[in-house]
Amino acid sequence: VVVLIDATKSPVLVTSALLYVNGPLHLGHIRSTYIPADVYTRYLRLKGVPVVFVSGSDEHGTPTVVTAEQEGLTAKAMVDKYHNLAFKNYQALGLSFDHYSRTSNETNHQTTQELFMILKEKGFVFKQIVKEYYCPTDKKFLPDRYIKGECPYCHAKDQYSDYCENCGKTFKPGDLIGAYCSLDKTTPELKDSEHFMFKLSAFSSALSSYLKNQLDVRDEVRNYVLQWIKEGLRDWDIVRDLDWGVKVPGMKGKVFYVWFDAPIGYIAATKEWAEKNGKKDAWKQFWIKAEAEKKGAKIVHFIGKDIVYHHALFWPALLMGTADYKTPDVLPVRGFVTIQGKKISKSRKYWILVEDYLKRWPPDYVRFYYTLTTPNAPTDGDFDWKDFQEKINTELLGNVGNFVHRVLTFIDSKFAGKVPKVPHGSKAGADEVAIKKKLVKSVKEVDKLYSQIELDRALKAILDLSQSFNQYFQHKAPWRADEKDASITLWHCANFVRSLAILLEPVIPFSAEKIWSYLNLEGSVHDADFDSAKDLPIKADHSIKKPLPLFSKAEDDAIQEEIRKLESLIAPPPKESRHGPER
Ligand code: 2FM
Ligand code: ZN
Repeated sequence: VVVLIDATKSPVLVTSALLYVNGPLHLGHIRSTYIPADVYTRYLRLKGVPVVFVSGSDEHGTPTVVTAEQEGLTAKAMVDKYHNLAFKNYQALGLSFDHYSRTSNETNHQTTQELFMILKEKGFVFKQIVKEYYCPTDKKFLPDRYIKGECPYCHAKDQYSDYCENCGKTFKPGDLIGAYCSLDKTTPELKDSEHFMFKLSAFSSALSSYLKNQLDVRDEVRNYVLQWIKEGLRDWDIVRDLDWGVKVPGMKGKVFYVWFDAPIGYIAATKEWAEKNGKKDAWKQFWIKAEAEKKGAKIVHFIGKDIVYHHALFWPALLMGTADYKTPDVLPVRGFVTIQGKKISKSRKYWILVEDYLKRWPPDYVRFYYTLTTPNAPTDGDFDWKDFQEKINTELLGNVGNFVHRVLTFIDSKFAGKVPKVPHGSKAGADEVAIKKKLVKSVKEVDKLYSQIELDRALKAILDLSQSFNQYFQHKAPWRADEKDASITLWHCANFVRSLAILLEPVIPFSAEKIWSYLNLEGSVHDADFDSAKDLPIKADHSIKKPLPLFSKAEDDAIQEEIRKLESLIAPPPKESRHGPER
């Protein structure tokens, strides 16, 4: 992974995958994309990089229409409901989007139709008659998730008509054995329908070289995408016979396939951000190749491993096809999460809703836990309440919280709330020289790791530094030292507390801001200068505020209750699925 940050501070667009709003937000959603994208964005802001962080709700598609029918709502009413809930949850989690959009917005409809027209003009889309499932009673087509049946390859039952969740094979209409309507169980017919296809196959060699030379992605991901190209790319059917979605110009009663307009939502969101900030054309610095080159702008898409195909092949090909648009630069891919070792299940409600989590736990705990336990790699992870308790109690409380609280209460009680003077003429001892050296080295290391999106490793390096601060404090034992020595120790430690607040701001923004206010420093830690974390700018006599404990312990009772709650929902054993968690 390349280091993105350079001296010129080029603009960066960060996105997290758009959320399907056909259900409530749960802890499975936020691990691979939302939290890491926010941590990275906050780091860039501290570095003074002009960063724009956008995302939004992915509101179209057959799964959404089918779920709305099941809930007895119109598609519009359902997406409104879950969009609003998700947005509220995001704010409570401290996700600092510069703009949060929706694919049903007019900007996205227009941009989608515009890009389609460009692709059509350039000959990258063509008409084709395809077979679609059709219900003669309801007189409507039944795409994708409307239809279920048996997989013709592995014979798994109850698979949707677009792909098999068991063996990962994709289907076309007619492939399923014993197809039936998922809503009323009737047997559908196959009927001809005119669609547009996107010529993905025309981009094989351009995509190969893009993957090899341009896209910054982990090698294991790069290699399996290259393998897909070798196996041959199939053209994509980009039309569905539905009425909920972006209308296809010139085709009545048809909309674009959800995966056509969803990534275009990244562009629409950037346009809305620009408009909102009174810089109408500012979106072009990211998306229009010629403009982006002038500024050295970069696009970073945080995604989960189930949507690599869409982001590494389909999306860049679509952008290449327009000729003028720019392709993504960095694709951080993270894996799925199980809960207590079991697969998340929407139908059994085997999940932890963000809403429920937030009733009992601070947002910083899950931000901390996920950042610490999620590598920048497509490997899967587990949300385990015992492990959560252990990480919170030993690392967040026992390490960071302990140091900060000890230092601040010591200054409060022994120095009347004023940062002590380093007595005139006293020279820093060997301990101070060593710990300052460690600080400078660590800040450099953390900087490098954050910039490479190695967020778990960045956090581990911060915790290691915090551990050294604890050792320094313990070793100096200011409670039994003479006043001169105690003053030297506490002056240093007050500054180290400030350093920790800055370094940890991306991960635990709420707590970092609290530390900043206890230190009684000006402004907000969110606007601090990252590089200044290596400095010791707090002067003697600076008054601090009366500190309260930063964190409270994750108690056994509360953890047991969480585990019991999950155990009462019988969950199926985890099964390896290429398509990941149910959404
Ligand atoms: O897989 C998903 O959850 C999709 N809603 C992600 C869309 S990302 C983007 F391309 F819009
Ligand atoms: Zn199968």
